[in-house]
Amino acid sequence: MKYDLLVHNIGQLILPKSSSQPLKGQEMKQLDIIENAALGITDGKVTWVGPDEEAASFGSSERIDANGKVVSPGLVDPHTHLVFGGSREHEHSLKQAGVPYLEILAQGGGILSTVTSTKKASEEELFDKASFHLERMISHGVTTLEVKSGYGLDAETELKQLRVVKKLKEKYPISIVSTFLGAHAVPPAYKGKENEFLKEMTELLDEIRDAELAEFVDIFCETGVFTIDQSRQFLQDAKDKGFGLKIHADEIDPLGGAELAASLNAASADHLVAASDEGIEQLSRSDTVAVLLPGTTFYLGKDHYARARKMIDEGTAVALATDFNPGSCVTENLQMIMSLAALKLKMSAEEIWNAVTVNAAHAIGKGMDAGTLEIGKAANFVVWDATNYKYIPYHFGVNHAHSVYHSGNKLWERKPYGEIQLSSAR
Ligand code: IZC
Ligand code: ZN
Repeated sequence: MKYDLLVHNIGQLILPKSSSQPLKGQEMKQLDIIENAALGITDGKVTWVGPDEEAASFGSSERIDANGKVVSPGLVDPHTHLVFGGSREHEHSLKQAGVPYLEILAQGGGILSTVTSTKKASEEELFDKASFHLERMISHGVTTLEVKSGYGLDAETELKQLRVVKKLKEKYPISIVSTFLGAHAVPPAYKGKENEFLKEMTELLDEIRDAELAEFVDIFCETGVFTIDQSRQFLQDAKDKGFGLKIHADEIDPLGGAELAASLNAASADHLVAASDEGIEQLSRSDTVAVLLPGTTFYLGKDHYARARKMIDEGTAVALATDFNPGSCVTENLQMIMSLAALKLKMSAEEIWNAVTVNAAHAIGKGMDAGTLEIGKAANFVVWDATNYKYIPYHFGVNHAHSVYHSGNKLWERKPYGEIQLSSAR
């Protein structure tokens, strides 16, 4: 056997079960682990996985000694608002004073503040800023992600954001899926004329599809934003035009977003903090993935988290994402979200790893390409500074990635220790 690249001396190789469907309920508890493993790669694809001792005799052009560390599939972040202008630290004190997220939005801040900054920014500025955040995500182990528009709320700026995503796809050798979220908020000029606004956003869909600017369409279905009926109509129109569907569902109030997602066979229903029992039951009977965003609940300072245990126990497919955005969750670190899932959602380590790999991939239509290390798939993987997979959610708030690979190519590696400048530390 001869491989282009052989990763050997792997302490634990994490192998989520591959499936043409997301892992649902009890299936999320399964996680195959090979101790003392090796990984063979040819033409950027996984061509062999097995015990290290069997690999000893294999030939390879290049070898990586994993030094007993954990190796996992590249992480998948299925919900990000990566492209935006400005930032919102000026609203932090309002939040601390107890002003609710939807109240800040109703006063013209929140999403609308980022819309103003995003309109002002040039395409190049947005690209540079998004690149900075994206590189930070990659350095934390992400090799596949979803990126939404939604800070334009007009044709010109929404298309500008989507073009930035397209340029990120061209520049970075990773997998990016883009989502049109033109229905993210109601622009002040359209207050009371929400249907007119949604009609304008619907009219953009043909152009977005023909220019291959987005694969998915999403809507913020929430009190004071868009109603269930408006969301159903908008998403049905998008579905008819061939888009995959996602919904910001039941984040703050239980409007029935989970039920709507299941009935439209959406790829995902996201947030779900306030999802009803009925909504969870309908999700568990569908192939819609519940994308949970505990970083947002944490960052908004709330006590009640999405009911992940109930969802998993009833058979729902659960994924996890950062929701990286400048208002309600300002972190690129998906590992931090894994820790929050353990602490706040009471998910087990096995469920968490499945939620940031195979199920996250299914939530963005990449289940057949990303999220597992099965033979024939792109060799997207992370070498971790850990000797067992439970360590990563356990040790929170820092970056455990040692090196990150996409299609067998190294994207990032941390600096070796010993770089602190001891001589100038007086
Ligand atoms: O910028 O606040 N929830 N959309 C819906 C967001 C959070 C992003 C933001
Ligand atoms: Zn979001």
